[in-house]
Amino acid sequence: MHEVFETVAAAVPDIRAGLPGRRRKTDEENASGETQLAADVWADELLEERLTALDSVGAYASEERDDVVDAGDGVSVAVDPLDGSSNLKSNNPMGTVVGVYDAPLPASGTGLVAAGFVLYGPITTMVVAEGAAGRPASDATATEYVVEDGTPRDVGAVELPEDPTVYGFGGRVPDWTDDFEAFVREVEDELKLRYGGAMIADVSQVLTYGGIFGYPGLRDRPEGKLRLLFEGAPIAYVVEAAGGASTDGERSLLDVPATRLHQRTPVFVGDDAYVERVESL
Ligand code: FBP
Repeated sequence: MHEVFETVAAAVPDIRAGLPGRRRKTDEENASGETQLAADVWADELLEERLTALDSVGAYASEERDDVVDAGDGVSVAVDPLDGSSNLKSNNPMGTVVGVYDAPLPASGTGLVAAGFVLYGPITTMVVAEGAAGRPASDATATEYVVEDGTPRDVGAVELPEDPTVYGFGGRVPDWTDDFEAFVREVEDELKLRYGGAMIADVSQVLTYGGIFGYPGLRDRPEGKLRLLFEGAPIAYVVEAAGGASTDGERSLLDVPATRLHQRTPVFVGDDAYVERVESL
């Protein structure tokens, strides 16, 4: 396992232990203009300190800070320290998302050599997909670990089930485009809704039961909500490694050119056939 993920796993008990006291909001906004929770800021600082201490890490970027932190030579790590952190108040699942890019940031998903996530659910688990520089994500393998005590315990390969069962799409229905809403009306007849408001938890449903997760472009925000470098590309890498597909509506999320560190993108990941239907809209 890449030492970035060993370090993330080792930080998990500390992150978990620090959550109960950090449910309040701060007066600060992150680079995307969202109010930060004390937990967002704290998890970001903890991961920055531990990941930039690694010899193999040359840069650290996070959804919670404006610029890339220079740490010398090595891979670039892009982190969403607490994905779905608004779930902390209601005590619902959240995640940490990590992309390891063999390229300076901003970089497109073709620069990813590994990506993964921690899911703070009833059990704390971590899924890691690892490949090789210059190789497609479909050549990578995805593995799930239990990381309760900070030591990853392999619990098996992650493979997207062939029969799709669940779907979850973000955003308010009145903000969806007509075409997208019509598509969702079809999907509602075919699959079962599973949406919890934390991308990692919702994607985990898809990886477990098969189906599709998406956060579409909205009428007044065609670029959608989720960030390419911190959320879209890493999760696409994991899902493609697990045998699924991804798209921004036109092409794999791994092929979307990255021009800005905090750029947003529509995100769809999961079953091939459903991803193709999104692309045909
Ligand atoms: P944060 O990274 O700021 O938590 O936002 C991302 C996110 O919470 C995703 O995890 C989730 O898919 C989406 O926003 C939920 O958005 P909405 O509340 O609009 O459904």
